[in-house]
Amino acid sequence: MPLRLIKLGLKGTKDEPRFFPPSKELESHYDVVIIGGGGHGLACAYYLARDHGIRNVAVLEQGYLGGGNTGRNTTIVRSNYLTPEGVKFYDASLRLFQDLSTDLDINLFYSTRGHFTLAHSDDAMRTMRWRAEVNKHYGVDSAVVDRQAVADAVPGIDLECGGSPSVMGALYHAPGAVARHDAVAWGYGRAAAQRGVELHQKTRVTGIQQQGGRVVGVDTDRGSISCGAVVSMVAGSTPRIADMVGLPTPIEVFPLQACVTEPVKPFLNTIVVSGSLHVYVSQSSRGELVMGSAVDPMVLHSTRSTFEFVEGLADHMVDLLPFTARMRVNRQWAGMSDMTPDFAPIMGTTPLDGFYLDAGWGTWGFKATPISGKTMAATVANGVNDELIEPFRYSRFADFQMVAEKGAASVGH
Ligand code: PYC
Repeated sequence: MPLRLIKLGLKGTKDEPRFFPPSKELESHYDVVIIGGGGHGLACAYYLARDHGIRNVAVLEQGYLGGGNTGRNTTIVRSNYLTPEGVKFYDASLRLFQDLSTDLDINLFYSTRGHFTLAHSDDAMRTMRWRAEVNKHYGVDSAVVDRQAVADAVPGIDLECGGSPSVMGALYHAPGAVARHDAVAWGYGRAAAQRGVELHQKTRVTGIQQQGGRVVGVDTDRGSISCGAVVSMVAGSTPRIADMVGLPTPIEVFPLQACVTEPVKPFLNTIVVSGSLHVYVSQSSRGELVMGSAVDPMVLHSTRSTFEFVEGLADHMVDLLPFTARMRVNRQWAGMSDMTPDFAPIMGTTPLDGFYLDAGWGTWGFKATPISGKTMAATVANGVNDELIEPFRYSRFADFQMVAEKGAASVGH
């Protein structure tokens, strides 16, 4: 055991430098209150302080930092979307991710692996060609590859899928990556706190005060505060927060489950997704297979795990990678996905002055973390939607200007 650790244990005091500043009482006023201390909320706080000099900011988190969807996803970063709006947005995010370890001075274990989305039918191949063309048009590295390229990259794969429709080819996205998801929240949180932002964990928002058509304050279980703006960045809790200000959204919340196996020797150097088999899998730097499937089929505000999920996932994993039949699942968990009808987020200003929404992240919120923080910060600072998020505006449902991103969802939901 390191000597430093023994000394610290014997001393019994906590004078080590802390990663985050110690908690303190809430102030009576903040310029901006961000509800939600996940990746998006912490990133927004960081860019508000760094890019716009807005530092009188409080992030309110009902649990612990990064304890919601940020720490519950399968860490995939990609920008091979289907719509021009989606491709541009997620590509900007991926580019920010590539420099983020340096930017935040923390090792995010960002690992570019390449990302295969398997096609098991002519229809799926057509969608992959469509996605590849849109991607290339916007400078994103994506190409349709044949089944041999999949076999070469994925050791042990059964291209016949154990009798399910076989693999015909894939969309290959070379920049596809994985990252250490908790560290993204920690890095943004620390960098925001270093710039004066206050992080308040275990602080639950119970109400939002309005006056004359604008937001003026927030009630919490630790007291009330006045503020100039409120940004809701709470994923599965969006309906609860939106209800507080009487803002209807088309969001429905579904659990999304995931699991990891015991660690095994490194063998899988890429990310594999099969929409038909409803699985996605990558191997972590510790050797575990990190796996997920579609959202649960019913609306539910819960992060409970089920045996049915592991059973169904294992069934499909064995079709794809037969040798995984002998592997054990070590852990499973769930997050809450706030799904929109067009599978695109809802971002930016709302009809209520000073109330901003960053929601509808469904199963793709992690990969949007840097760019959602950056564009939401610019939107709050300027009071108008950043150009990149204008297509995701709240009013698009009333105007029938949907973004139709469903074709790029990782698995059929
Ligand atoms: O869209 O990349 C994705 C994804 C991964 C897991 C769930 N969705």
